[in-house]
Amino acid sequence: MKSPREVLRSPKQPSCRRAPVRCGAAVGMVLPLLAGCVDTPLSTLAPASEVTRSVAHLWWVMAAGTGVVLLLMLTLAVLAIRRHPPRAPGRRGILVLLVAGGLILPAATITALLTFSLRLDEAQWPAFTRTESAEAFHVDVVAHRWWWEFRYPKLGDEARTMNEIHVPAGVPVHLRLMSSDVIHAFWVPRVAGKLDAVPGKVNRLRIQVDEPGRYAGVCAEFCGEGHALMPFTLVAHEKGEMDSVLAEIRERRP
Ligand SMILES: [Cu+2]
Repeated sequence: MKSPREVLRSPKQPSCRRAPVRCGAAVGMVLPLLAGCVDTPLSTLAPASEVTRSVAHLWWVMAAGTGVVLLLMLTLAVLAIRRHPPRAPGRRGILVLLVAGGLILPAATITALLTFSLRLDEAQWPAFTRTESAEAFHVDVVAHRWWWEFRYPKLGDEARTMNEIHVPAGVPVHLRLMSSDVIHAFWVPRVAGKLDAVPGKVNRLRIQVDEPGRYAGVCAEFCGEGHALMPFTLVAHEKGEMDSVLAEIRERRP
């Protein structure tokens, strides 16, 4: 008759020695799939402004931090499973696990992330936002069910564009967000964080696009059955082209 230790080492016992290999293979298969999520028109991870660069940076820091903690947990789990004979931790081991894993690790992780995200907040709302107002390009954004109206104060009340906002690249743009009916949210993921457009209220958003180009935007607040019909495009032009763009908008006003 086999001793308990021999039973535990019996070849019929499922082996856990290949677990790290399987885990590595799974990560290797998932990573290329995740990479496909990075470079899409609505991806915050393809930043086109200083603010979204800091958002993407925070995301990668958080992903890396989470990955390290996950790997640590997996390693501990594999080591525990491979232990022969299996043994429950003693009183001292439990205390170490509770203090290190339950107090020190979360406290250090949360403090690091909080410190990093407070710096990010400063990047999104710089202190000089008010003083730069005179040189900034201004657009009034009015959300409707289910379309976007963009008004250009420089052109007077009549000239406006629908579902397409035109701004200069490399220049601060100040947006005043309003709504004519229900709560919507203005979001161009590659350019800035999202902000609500609330009826009876004016919310302000500051954006600055690095390069000329077309950037996809959406309504990020469910606003009724036509919510999915509210995508729009932010078109960033060379600063020198902006006058001719505005002249064109004025000419084709409704
Ligand atoms: Cu909406």
